[in-house]
Amino acid sequence: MINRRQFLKITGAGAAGFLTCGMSSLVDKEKAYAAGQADSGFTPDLEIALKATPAEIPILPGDPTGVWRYQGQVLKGDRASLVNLERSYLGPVIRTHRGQKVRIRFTNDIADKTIVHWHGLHVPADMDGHPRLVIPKGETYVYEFEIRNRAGTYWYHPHPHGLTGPQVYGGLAGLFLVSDDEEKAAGLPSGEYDIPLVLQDRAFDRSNQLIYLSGNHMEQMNGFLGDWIIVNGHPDFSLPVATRAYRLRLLNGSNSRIYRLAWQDGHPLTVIGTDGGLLEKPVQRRYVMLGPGERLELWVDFSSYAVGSETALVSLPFEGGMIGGGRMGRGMMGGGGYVLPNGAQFPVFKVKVNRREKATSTLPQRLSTIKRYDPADAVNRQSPKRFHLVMRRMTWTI
Ligand SMILES: [Cu+2]
Repeated sequence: MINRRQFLKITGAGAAGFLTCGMSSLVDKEKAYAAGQADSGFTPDLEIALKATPAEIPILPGDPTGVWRYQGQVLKGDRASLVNLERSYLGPVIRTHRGQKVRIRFTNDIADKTIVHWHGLHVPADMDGHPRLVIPKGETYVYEFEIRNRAGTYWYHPHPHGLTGPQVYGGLAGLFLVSDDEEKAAGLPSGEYDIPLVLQDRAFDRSNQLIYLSGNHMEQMNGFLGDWIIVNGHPDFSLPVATRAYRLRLLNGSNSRIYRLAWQDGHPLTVIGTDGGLLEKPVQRRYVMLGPGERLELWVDFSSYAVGSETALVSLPFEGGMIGGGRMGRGMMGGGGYVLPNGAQFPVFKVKVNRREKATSTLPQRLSTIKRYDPADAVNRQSPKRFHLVMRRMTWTI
């Protein structure tokens, strides 16, 4: 413990030089990244140009919808590292593997300030897209980091203060997948049998343009909820499958909607991964709740289905999804309610079994090894900090 005078004395005698120097070099480094200049000494295995840009894309029949979207291009490394989703406003799926060094040159081509956050990735602070790092239109921020995560499903989205919601809603989002040797050894379905599925909801006006936050009281309390369920950028999404096993990677990319996911035909969900990556072993669940930003990986075997048959992933009804009870009925949109409130039942996407394929569909029983931390190894095991958690008037307090 030092008092203020001692602190001033210490900083006055040389430590100030160190502090200022440390801070200015960090700021200089950020300025360099913001100016599109990469740090020297970093040799990327994969280099990508990524741009946030306005676009028009057909979503509903009729007029195209004005959106923002991420567009990507591989500048160095494996071209298959970027996978574009067909006719979608979503950004390219970025595929990486653990240990890979990645450089991403992000250019802002939209009118608002923006920056990209790599949701779930372990990256240094100046690579994490903090809101203070936003860049205006026309500028480029250079990201350089090594992939340190376990194999799993992560994602990227804008992170400007106060504008993240509308920018994600406007179309700026994409998946960021990480693989590793452990995952390869597990032998999960891969290639065309490893399917990304981004779940979102949207509302459109009469000319097919996106509506966001009409300003009614319900939305201010509960957040925005659209009346169209959009998967990978498409309404009424249908997934064609063969009679074999698949790996489905789900992201809830909605702004406020919570899903209670289940198979329509009552089969349990076979969960193989969540936000932190692959599980140690698969688990069966009747349903899984998925909040905004969360990911879920499923293994599913369609080998017992007849060609021509259909099933669906649905969101089951639930209580308590809304502040104020969520009892607003259909057709009350104009009156301040939701057409499709949180907790409503609806199909998320259809699955159509359209061809026979002979493939072994074995569910691996071992997926990954998760390192467990023992409280006995904590550095403060002799003096643990205790936190008191209370809830009062919709606020958690520590
Ligand atoms: Cu996020």
